[in-house]
Amino acid sequence: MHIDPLEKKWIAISLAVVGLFVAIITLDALFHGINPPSKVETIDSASLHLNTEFAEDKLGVQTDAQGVITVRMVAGRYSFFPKHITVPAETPLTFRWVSMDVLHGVHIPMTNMSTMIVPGYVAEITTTFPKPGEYPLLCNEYCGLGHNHMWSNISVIAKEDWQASVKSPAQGEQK
Ligand SMILES: [Cu+2]
Repeated sequence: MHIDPLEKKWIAISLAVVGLFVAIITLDALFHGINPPSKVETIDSASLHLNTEFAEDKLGVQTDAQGVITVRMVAGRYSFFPKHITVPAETPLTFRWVSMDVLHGVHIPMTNMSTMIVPGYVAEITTTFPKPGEYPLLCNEYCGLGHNHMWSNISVIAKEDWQASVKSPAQGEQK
């Protein structure tokens, strides 16, 4: 089969571009820990209120006996619940997001937290927030007329302050 030399050149260039992208994705996955969500975990979005994990009183920040922090959040038109949470900086946090109705997204500016929250699935992300501060938690998938009002707040506090509050017996559960 005859292939024009010019065409050959462009085939080589396009294959090189594909190779470059695959290399970037591979390096990001291996060295920066950037991966697409791979763990498929389904959930019945219509009965979250009856669910043992995502019932209203189970939401928010929880620390287990080993000190591992899990944050459970429900997205629904038009907010993220609970409305406000407090988490420590420089500490691995595992977020488990579910939607109670339609497709939502969550984006926390100045952090690497950004994921779709697809109804019927649990979106799990483990991340670390490097700096203390007040961050908004924004929906980035159009979900209806109130979409532009869909946000919550997250307070990231210094690791030392978090440990002090966990040790204090007066401090109840973090909401
Ligand atoms: Cu939205």
